[in-house]
Amino acid sequence: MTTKLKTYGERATSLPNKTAQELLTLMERKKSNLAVALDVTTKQEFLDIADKVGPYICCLKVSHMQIPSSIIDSLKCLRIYLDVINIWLQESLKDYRRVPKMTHIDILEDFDQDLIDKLKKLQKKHDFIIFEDRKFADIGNTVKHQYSKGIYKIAEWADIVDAHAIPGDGIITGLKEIGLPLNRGLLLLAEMSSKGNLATGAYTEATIEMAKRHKDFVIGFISGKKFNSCDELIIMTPGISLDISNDDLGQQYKTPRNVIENGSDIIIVGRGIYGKGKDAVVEAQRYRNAGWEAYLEKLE
Ligand code: BMP
Repeated sequence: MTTKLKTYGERATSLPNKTAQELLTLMERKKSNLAVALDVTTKQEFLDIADKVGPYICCLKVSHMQIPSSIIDSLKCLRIYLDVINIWLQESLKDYRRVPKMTHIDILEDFDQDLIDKLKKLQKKHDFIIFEDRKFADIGNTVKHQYSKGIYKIAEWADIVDAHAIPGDGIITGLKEIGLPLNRGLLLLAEMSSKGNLATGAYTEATIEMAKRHKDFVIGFISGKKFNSCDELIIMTPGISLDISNDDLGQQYKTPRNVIENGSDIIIVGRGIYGKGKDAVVEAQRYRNAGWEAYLEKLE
């Protein structure tokens, strides 16, 4: 006897995390399992596309929050100062042995709040979840700061962030200290879409086990397929195209149908929607329809 698959809406109540519940309910309400990956470099382009695709998406994926050019200019100046200080330090400390240089640029206090304010307005207008694709990958104490402080203050505006499992459980515990009181959710990268990536086999299995130990905060995975041992968690899948099978830098694409048949819940599409010569509205509708039809067929 085969058990009938639950709809997104029916699954909403089975997850303890508020953001997960909200995301699944919103998907049902908007009839969309499409997330758009907005990898553009100017604030204007970012806001324009977000406004255009907003009605068709359940989630807007921000890639490491692209820095507005005014901030890049300031950072370049800062970099020159740092270089001067560095030369001076090297001179002054030449009797000492080599000093390792390590920076966390995202802990700097210097961010344009206007972009966040406008993004939040678009979120209200179009009803979507914001996912900052930060891919945290450090020890718990460091990621806590990267998540909550610096110029980005990611925890204040991103409903979802993601992390690599490589540092072990501490990365989740650290992020959770900040995110859970704010009802945020975390995705773990259990698999990747790029050619030759190492997130396979035992690594993927260990990532799944980590997620199971933190079900209050981990709402799902970045992955190409559903995992039987925790099939209630949300699967978000990048590397999606209706037109091509790869790019020049190792990205590998599958169709919405391919991945939804394998148990994916949300398709993440970037350049397929706003790439060169594309009409973002037309493409967002095309991917939204393809994703939703594949989901409905799976339910039947
Ligand atoms: P595109 O559809 O333009 O190839 O973009 C895919 C997006 O998904 C990018 O933002 C990329 O950083 C992200 N991504 C990916 O492609 N593969 C992964 O395994 C994980 C990702 O976050």
